[in-house]
Amino acid sequence: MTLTDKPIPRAAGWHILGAGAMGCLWACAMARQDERQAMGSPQVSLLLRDQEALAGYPGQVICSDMEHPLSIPAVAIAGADDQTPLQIHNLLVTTKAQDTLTAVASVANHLSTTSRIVLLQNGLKIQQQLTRLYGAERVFCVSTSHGAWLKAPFDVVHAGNGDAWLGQLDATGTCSRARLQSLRQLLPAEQLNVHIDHDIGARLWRKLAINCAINALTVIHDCRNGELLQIPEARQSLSRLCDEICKVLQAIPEAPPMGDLWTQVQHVLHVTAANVSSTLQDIRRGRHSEIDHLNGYLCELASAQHMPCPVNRAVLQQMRVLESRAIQAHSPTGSERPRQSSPHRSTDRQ
Ligand code: KPL
Repeated sequence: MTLTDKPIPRAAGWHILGAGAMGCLWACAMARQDERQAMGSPQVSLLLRDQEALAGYPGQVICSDMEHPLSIPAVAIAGADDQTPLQIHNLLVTTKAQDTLTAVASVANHLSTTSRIVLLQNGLKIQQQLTRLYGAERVFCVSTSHGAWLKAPFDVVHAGNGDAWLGQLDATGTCSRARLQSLRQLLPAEQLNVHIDHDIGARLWRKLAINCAINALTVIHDCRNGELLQIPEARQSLSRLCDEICKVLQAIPEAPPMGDLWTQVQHVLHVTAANVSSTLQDIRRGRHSEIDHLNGYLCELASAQHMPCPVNRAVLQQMRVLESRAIQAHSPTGSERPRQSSPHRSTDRQ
């Protein structure tokens, strides 16, 4: 591992794995908070995938919210067997869901038993897996409604100001409350409206349900979120998806009651009408989307319950075709890249 700056020595310091739009947004908010608190040099560093990525890093990140670019140190990850004495106290993971396990494993030898891992992925499967792997006490989940996209590498547009909810799966009682309070103090709580949610699991289940209804359809109809309500065929698919998602989730003991999912989905579509969904952004850039962690995961859950899931399965299949076409169209050789891509190359959350 090569450092462009000294490793962060303080337990308050952050390393961000995944320098896509979300990673850059959080990095800037953290660096700005450090500036305000007169911390001297920023207490946040970006973890970049390799020397090449580090060489291409301009040393600063631009965010549409800030008047000037912020100088943020970066570190290149050399691999899982890297021996550089870098201690990661707080790791914010903003890679795409499908790359997160590999990405965290690539820095695992820089984590200690007290390091905190904060996950910002869509879906729920990866949060459950990492909570099991690294322990319920160390793993935190964030669900966010902030909208962001990259104008250029390390140049992020904060397109929609939203909220971020921080919580832990499987964590109950006063210990978890204290852990969440102390972690929130290390986050840019005011700038990014970070709230504590003691039932983050329920929030993530609901977000999963909403993303399963909306995201793939925006790709199938190649439209902004709000337009789904204007296209009769899309409205019909939305309503059929909502019915089926509710039925599947009703059969999952850990999932909370969904209530009226159709009304919730319509509300989200109104509020985010002008957004290009994260899945459509991926497809338009010729990248793998998080679909396997959205409708794909829902279909896995249905199979485990021996339930049919035809509407979601059809959507998933259509998505696979569209995704592979988009990847092929963007590939310089015209041939599809392998599905398993390397962590945080083009895989960071947009
Ligand atoms: O979370 C989203 C996403 O794009 O992933 C929605 C809710 C669809 C908002 O754009």
